[in-house]
Amino acid sequence: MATIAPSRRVRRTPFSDGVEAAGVKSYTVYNRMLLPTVFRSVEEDYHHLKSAVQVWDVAVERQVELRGPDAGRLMQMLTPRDLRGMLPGMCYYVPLVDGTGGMLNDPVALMLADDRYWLSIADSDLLLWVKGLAHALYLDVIVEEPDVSPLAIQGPKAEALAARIFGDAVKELRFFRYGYFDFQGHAFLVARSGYSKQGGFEVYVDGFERGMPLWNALMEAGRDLDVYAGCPNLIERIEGGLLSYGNDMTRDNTPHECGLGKFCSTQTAIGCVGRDALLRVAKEGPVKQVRAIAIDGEIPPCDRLWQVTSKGKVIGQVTSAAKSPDFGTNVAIGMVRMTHWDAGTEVQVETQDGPRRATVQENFWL
Ligand code: THG
Repeated sequence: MATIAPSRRVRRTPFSDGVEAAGVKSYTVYNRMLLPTVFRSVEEDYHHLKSAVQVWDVAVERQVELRGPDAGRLMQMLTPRDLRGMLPGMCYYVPLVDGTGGMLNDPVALMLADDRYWLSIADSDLLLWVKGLAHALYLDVIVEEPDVSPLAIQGPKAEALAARIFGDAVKELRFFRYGYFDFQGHAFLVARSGYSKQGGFEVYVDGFERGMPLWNALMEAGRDLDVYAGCPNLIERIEGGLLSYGNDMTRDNTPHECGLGKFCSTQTAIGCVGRDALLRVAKEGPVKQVRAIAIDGEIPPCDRLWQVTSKGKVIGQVTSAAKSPDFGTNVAIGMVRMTHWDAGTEVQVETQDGPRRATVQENFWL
């Protein structure tokens, strides 16, 4: 592949200098910002993530901040998940939908105060949607993108590394909770979360200039833990069934089709956009849904939608796939019609290199 032309439109992050010093081999663009995708190789990065600890520049997880008297009301308009039990210190994974129930984004929401929230967004221009709603409804709320850049610490040794920087108290954090922890005299917001199934933390670094000091400290403190720069890993996130907005789901899908029905309480999410549309699909159930799919043989990179067929008829699609060293098969995420979504169903996947045999799985691998 060719390279990405550097320009102001493709934003660098507070950690880009560290990422480059670590020898990043490949980038993608996400929320108009650089996101590393490979350091040593996807397979080496995968084994290292599952055995040691990595520091990830995930500054592309941009924050949409809602601040003001109507922040809570606007938050509940944005998602069919019931937010009434949310308190400061909590993170919620929230599907966001449009008026037809189509997925607009799947961020992690953080409640910072009664009148202040962050949406840590996936790859879509959510700021414009939220600003538009706030403006059209005359809401008393400020919507903006703050200078905040998440840095993830992921892997089985993430807790050991985080404790060396932020102190042992960080070990007490529960999954999807956050707290404030001191490093070099500044209180950093640290959450127990991250886009892998290996466990770890995300530090929401406020202030561009605080990025590299934290990056360097983590790299030095973790030398004997075999710390290295990493990034969301394609193989690991497919094994774990972590969905990627724009790949595995788009505005054409409802949360129920994405398997995110468990994060919707549409009945009680009063005032949420798309409520009527979702009440209907919640009652009937979706006619197609996300599934783990094992694909046989050699596969090319999944850089386009692959149709899934049975007896010559299209019954679904594969949207992410990679060869898994640990499971001895190609792991994939797809959307399969009800008639073929039962575990054990044998199907065919139409790759650009030709058809491959595949089997619908009961669950994801991790
Ligand atoms: N962390 C933060 N921001 C993000 C992501 C993240 N923004 C972009 C992207 N990732 C948003 N998408 C996801 C997808 C999955 C999860 C988080 C964000 C996730 N899912 C857990 C799982 O499937 O195991 C379940 C979460 C739960 O049970 O509540 O963590 O990673 N800051």
